[in-house]
Amino acid sequence: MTDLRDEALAALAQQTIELPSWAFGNSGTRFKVFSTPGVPRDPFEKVSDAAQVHRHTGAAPRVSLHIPWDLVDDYGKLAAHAADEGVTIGAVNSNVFQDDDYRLGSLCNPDARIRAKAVAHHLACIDVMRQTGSTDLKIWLADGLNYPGQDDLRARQDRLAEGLAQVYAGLDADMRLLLEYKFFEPAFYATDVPDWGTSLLHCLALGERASVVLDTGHHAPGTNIEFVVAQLLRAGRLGAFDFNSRFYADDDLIVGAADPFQLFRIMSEIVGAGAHLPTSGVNFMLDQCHNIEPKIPGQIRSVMNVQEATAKALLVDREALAEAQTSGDVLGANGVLMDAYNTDVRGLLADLRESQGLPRDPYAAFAATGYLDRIAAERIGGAQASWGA
Ligand code: PSV
Ligand code: MN
Ligand code: MN
Repeated sequence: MTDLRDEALAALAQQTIELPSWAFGNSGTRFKVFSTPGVPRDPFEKVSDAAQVHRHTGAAPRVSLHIPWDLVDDYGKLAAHAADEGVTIGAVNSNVFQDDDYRLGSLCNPDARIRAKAVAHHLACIDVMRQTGSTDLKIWLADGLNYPGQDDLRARQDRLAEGLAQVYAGLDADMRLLLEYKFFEPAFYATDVPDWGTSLLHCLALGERASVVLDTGHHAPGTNIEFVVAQLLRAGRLGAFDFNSRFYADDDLIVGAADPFQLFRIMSEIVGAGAHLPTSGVNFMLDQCHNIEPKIPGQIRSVMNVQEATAKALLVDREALAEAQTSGDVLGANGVLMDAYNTDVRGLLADLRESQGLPRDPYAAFAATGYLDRIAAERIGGAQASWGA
């Protein structure tokens, strides 16, 4: 057990979780956006808020951008600001879903002019990556159909393959293309990248630097997400996670809030394959919105939840598990997994933080800084920085 504990501590010290810039802005549902005093007025302030999460957890050193939500004149300046705050720019997310031109889709649109516009947007995102030092281009497309017969399903896949190939050709040698899938919404009859299989097929056709993004909220109820994880890891194409929680659809709630056991099962697959290590190429990101709760504490809680699930996964006695599995000891094998899941790892993580010169309880330490009151007094007129509004 001591060995396992030490190994877990060593692995946890290396774990990083990337934060989404949009988690810090106002967001809501189509019914109401409740605005929070002190929300960032520009991408610089979003990065500053994200840096608070890193300052208190030591585990969130990168911030994803979303273009054009995070439009600035000078991306070099934004990257320098991030460095001043002790973080770096992570993945750059394209956005080809909020322009009237994309009513019938972006890369899959029947109109070649619109498809070219969507490709050009991605090339502009790659330019932002060059200026910020980002190496991951993250693509989620809202493309799809609401009615049978509305467009040709196969032709749309061909257009998608062609457009993605043009974007992929625009990447520098050290850059990756990450393709996210989502089973429905905003299209309801058919989505052009609905599942991991479709995403994987396109990635395989593109080349080695294309990988799948698994957003935990983008599956049908009952989907065995850890199986998807295992399969993508086997194929060497699990590029990134978008972590969040769902009760119903794409709820974007705090990761580990709805189903901590599912998060543990996912992390257990990750750890079992050694994919938790920074060299694995899996970018662990959050994709969440905090509609009614305070945003920075919401992100701190999220980082802690991922750390707790990872710690439990690291405490699985893999030798005992393998032995029970090989000998067909069904309940024994399940018991090994449950023992780890039922371990209270909060003390272990507090010890880790203390050894790193961090607060044992990042959530309480941040609350004690008075930062939220300060930004509420200083920032007037927050930006609408959200998806889902
Ligand atoms: C779409 O539902 C999504 O999960 C994609 O990752 C977007 O980039 C993100 O939400 C933020 O809108
Ligand atoms: Mn996502
Ligand atoms: Mn989503």
